[in-house]
Amino acid sequence: MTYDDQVLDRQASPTPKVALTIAGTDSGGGAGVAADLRTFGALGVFGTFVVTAVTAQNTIGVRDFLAMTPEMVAAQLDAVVSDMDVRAAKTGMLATSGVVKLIAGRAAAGELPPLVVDPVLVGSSGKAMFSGDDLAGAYRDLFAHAIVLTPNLPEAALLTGARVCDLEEMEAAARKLHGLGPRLVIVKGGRRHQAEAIDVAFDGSCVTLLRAPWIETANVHGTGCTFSAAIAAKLALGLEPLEAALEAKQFVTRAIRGGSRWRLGAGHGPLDQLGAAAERATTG
Ligand code: PXL
Repeated sequence: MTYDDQVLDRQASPTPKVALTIAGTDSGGGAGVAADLRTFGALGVFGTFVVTAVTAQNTIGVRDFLAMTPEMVAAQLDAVVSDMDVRAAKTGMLATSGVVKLIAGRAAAGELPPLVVDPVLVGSSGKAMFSGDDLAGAYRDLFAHAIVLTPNLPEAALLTGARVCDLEEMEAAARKLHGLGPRLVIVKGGRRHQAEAIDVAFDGSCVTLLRAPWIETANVHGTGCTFSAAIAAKLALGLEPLEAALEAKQFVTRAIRGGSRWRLGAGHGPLDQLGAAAERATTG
């Protein structure tokens, strides 16, 4: 063995577990595929990705988006899953009911790994992230195959047809959405409850509150993407859904805190997913 080979050999690390995101791009880098891949990398998982839509956006908002055809989404998906041992996947912005149906069909056929579904319907700036109107219908079949479902407050309201504002209403929505099939539903608060950011999880028997200290910052773009990607990463590493969600919540909190003073763009800036990993490494 040459000296160079010996150095390379000593640096070799074990093969990482593989996770997949099926999501849209964000040209501003804060949300979507970019946030997911940073999160996967930060948590020690190798990230693969299927692009469902390209968005033109920055920290201020989404200006436009172009959805990929279901055929092109299927081609990307097949390329990845036929080649690599993907341990967990997440869906983010799926953009059209054709793509939702495609993913639901693949999940029903048992062709997808354990799935975290983040039902991205409305961007944080209020812009619709979905074209077509049979939302509940298109998503219903996909929910049936989700291991974890992570709607935010407006999405939970849209999907249940009920008001979802306080903790009681979040629990009611989580219970209702659980009836559609996911093993764990987490309704994300994204708002301040006293000094905390609280999400409500329901697994069919127990309600668990995911609590974290509230961090005062405008830099929260990509929080939902980061949370669902972190859950998928933890599932890929072998954790159970609720444990994965609790650890993902801590990861998101560290990432928000890390980027809380950043000044990137005039609107809602991104999170520091990579710094959250470094913090984890130094604190064990
Ligand atoms: O956070 C929802 C979301 C998901 N995916 C993409 C986005 C956004 C929000 O803007 O741009 C691509």
